[in-house]
Amino acid sequence: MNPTPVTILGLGSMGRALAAAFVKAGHPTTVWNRTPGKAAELVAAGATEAATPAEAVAASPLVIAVLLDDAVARGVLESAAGSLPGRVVANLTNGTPAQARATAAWAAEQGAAYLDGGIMATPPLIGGPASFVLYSGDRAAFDRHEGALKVLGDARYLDADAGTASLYDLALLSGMYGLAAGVGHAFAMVGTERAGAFGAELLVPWLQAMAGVFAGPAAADMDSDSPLGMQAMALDNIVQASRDENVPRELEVHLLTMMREIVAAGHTEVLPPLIEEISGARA
Ligand code: FVH
Repeated sequence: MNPTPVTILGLGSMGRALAAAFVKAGHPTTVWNRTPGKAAELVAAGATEAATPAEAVAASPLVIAVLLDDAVARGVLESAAGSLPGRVVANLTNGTPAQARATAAWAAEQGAAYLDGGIMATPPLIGGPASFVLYSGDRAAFDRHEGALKVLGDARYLDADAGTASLYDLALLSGMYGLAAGVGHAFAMVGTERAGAFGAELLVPWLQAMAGVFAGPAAADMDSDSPLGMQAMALDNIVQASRDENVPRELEVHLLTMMREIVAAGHTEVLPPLIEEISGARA
């Protein structure tokens, strides 16, 4: 079977990586970007540059939008509305679930099938074993183009709600940014002089080992082996040591307050009440 022609709207660092993966996999690839000049390498490798979004959308049954944000993606798609009937739009631009649902409803009015997606990879990882992309929305459209979408990495369809992929994407990013906040605080505690060796030799191996604690049987072991009251004391010491070293500690104080509330409520295990506490704050 011939590889599906694919259009990429947006040639930022991610758009260029997606287009390069499709060209490499032998898909006829059409690209468009607002600012000219970003397509030269792709065109040299075999891609076709379109002059307008409408021309780019008309070129392929599968259209991938990967633009700065939701407003930009909507503007570009709206400018190509006349070419959209019969197309599958996979919008991989980062956005909120509400934005995804609104664009899905708009795309349906234009006669296009819609998938919203979240790219869980950086540009250099695209097409490699560590790359995966979350999709939700039109199941039939996903099934039709799953083979092409797998060029970018593992293609994981979630459900028919166009907002689910974005929700999961943002939740995964939240986990990453929480980790980044902790890592930043750890470096601030040890100071810049020792940060290099501390990070490479101690922090990274420690975090890799700890990542396994959040899932599966190890989570239960942590609850019994490392009870919450003990952990709250350690967190209290982190806050005190940070104060002594003049290191900002707002996030740790926030976590400590939640942990103390959980301990005061009589819990001894860690993750379930912590998740409950955070979810409770949502109401
Ligand atoms: N890069 C990454 O690591 C992450 C990985 C996870 C997914 N994100 C999301 O992907 C979307 C695109 O990100 P990007 O890295 O390609 O971003 P930029 O390199 O900044 O490129 C932005 C593109 O958007 C175009 N653009 C901006 N404003 C407009 C506009 N008003 N009209 C038309 N196009 C516009 C820009 O065009 P130009 O500036 O070259 O003319 C680029 O094509 C994003 O949602 C990430 O969150 C990436």
